[in-house]
Amino acid sequence: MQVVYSPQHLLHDPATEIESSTSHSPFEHTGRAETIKASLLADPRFAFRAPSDHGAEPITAVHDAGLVKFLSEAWAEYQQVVGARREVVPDMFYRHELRNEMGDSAEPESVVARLGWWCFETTTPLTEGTYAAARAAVDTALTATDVVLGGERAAYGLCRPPGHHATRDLYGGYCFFNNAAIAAHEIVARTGGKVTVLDVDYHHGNGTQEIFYDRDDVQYVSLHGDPRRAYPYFTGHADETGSGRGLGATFNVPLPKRMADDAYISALSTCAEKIAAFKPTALIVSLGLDTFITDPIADLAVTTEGFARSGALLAQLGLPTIVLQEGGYDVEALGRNVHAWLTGFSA
Ligand code: OKP
Ligand code: ZN
Repeated sequence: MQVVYSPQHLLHDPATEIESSTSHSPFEHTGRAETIKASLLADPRFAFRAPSDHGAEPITAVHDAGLVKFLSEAWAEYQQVVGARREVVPDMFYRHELRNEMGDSAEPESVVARLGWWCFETTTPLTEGTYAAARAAVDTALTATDVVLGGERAAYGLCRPPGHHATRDLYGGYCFFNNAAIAAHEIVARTGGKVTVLDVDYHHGNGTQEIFYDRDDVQYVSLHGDPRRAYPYFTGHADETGSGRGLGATFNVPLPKRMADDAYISALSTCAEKIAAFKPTALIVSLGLDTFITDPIADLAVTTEGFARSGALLAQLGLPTIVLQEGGYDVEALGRNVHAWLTGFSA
């Protein structure tokens, strides 16, 4: 299987994360992608290639151009306006209730205000190289897409930073651009075929869901920790099924705590049936390994063997498949878990 990897991800290197009312070293760090890279490099069945530059147009096809512009300039402008900071986070968030009787405002001018305009939470700092890294993650997803549109059965994009929490207009949840959504839209735009994004990350992919919620050409299927207890809390409930033309093209499966392999595989096969019924021409997998039994920020109990079984089950759909990296924070196990999932798929 072809693997797309870029060392540009190293440019996004926050030293802190504000989470659970404390500031600590980030769960989402450069070592994650490096351990996956090492694990796949050690197996000659994986062939590495660098991403190619796809420009900004595929990004602005799913994101507000203002978000792209903001991320391209915010870190540097903050240094000028506020002072020298290694990493930059908002200290005020725009909520439209602030202007209930007045109507929404336009994008503000101050970089401090714009941080709270484009970002939705505190765990996603901007560093000097964040924009370059986020652009490389998109190019990684699009290059993996090229490989599959070129005729390969499957490809893996080692995307970092991840993408599935980024909505059309907002970044957060370690995500800046929605790599999977950009790839899905690109396939529809280039081929006219329908696409499914299957999101197996522990966290609901609120961004991917939001981007395609009213569309009938991209199906979004996700199984994730129940948002009644799990981040991102406000989306991912079973009664969110799409709107307008997209009604029925969103399918959410909230999972209980400590769910282990057999029950998980059973939930995944329900998802596979939903995908088969949609009849897509391609599948994108948002691959999070944070469903792992010892993941430090999640509470499911999937094992390495469960990941191999997951890959094998989804291969049975027989679809051209682009696998894109999302979360997974037990870094000691992450490389072998990705390897198990991909070799399960390829077996
Ligand atoms: C990104 B991805 C838990 C707080 C969670 C942000 C999690 C982002 C996950 N105490 N903080 O979906 O793996
Ligand atoms: Zn996650």
